[in-house]
Amino acid sequence: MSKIQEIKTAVESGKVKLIEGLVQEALDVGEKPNEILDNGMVAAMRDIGARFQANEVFVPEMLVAAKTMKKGVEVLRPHLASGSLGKLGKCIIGTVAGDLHDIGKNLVALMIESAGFEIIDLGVDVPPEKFVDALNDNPDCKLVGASALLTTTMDALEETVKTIHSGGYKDKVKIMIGGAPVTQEFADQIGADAFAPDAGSAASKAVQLVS
Ligand code: B1M
Repeated sequence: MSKIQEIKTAVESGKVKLIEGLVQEALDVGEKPNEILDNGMVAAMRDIGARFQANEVFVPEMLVAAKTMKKGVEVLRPHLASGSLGKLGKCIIGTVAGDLHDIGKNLVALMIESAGFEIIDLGVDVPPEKFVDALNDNPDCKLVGASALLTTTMDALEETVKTIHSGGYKDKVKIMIGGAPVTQEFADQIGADAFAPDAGSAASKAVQLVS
C-alpha cells in the first residue's frame, strides 16, 4: 500500500494516534504535501461522507475521522504555509451560523494565510453580526470568507452577506463564500463577490479580490 493510501485508510478509520507518524513518513519519502492532503486526507473525508450517507458509518465515526485529519494537517501545515504573513492585509473567516464543519474552512484559511494574508478566524457557528463586529474591530480588513457545508446553512450565508452589506461594508470589503453545497450561481444570487470550490482556488481568488 502506498504511503498516501495508508494515510487515507488511517483517516477513514480514525487512527488518531498513528496519523502524525504516517504523514511524517510520507513527507520523508518525498510525497508532495498537496498530494498527501488531496489524495490522502481530503479523499478520506469524501469517502467517509459517502459512507455516512449510505448509513454505513455514523456521526461518531465522522467525528473521529475529522479529528484524525486535523492532526495530520498540523504536520503538513509548515509545508503548505509559505507566504509572508499579512503582506496582503487581513482576512476575516468563519463557518456560518448553525454549521459546525470547520475542516474545509481551516484549509481555506491556511492557504489564504499562505498567500500572504493575516487570518482572523472566528471559528464555527458564527452569527452574521459577529462578522460585522470583527469588521468594526478591524477597519483595515478588505476580505471576508464564509463557509457552509450544509444545504440548511446556505441561508445563513445569504444572511451573512446581507448583514455585512447593511452594516456599511458593501463597497468596503469583498466577500468570498464556499463549501460543498455552494456554487458560483448561488454566490451571484446572494450578492457575494466570489466563490471558490477548493482551498487552492480560494487563495488565488483572495489575492485577485484585493489586487
Ligand atoms: Co457532517 N455532513 N454533519 N459532520 N460531514 C456532511 C457535510 C454531509 C455532506 C455528509 C453526508 O450526508 N454525505 C452532510 C450534509 C448533507 C447536506 O446538507 N446536504 C452532513 C450532515 C448531514 C451532518 C449532520 C447534520 C449529521 C447529524 O448530526 N445527523 C451534522 C451537522 C452538524 C452541524 O454542523 N450543525 C454533521 C456533523 C459532522 C461532524 C461534526 C461529525 C463532522 C465535522 C467535524 C469538523 O468539521 N470539525 C462532519 C463531517 C466530517 C462531515 C464530512 C464527512 C466531511 C466534511 C469535510 O471535512 N470534508 C461531510 C461529507 C463530505 O463533505 N463529503 C459531511 C473535507 C473538507 C476538506 O472539504 O469541507 O468541502 P470541505 O471544504 C472544501 C471545499 O468545500 C472548499 O474548500 C475546502 C477545501 O478544499 N471550501 C471553501 C470550504 N469552505 C470554503 C470557503 C471558501 C472557499 C472554499 O471561501 C471562504
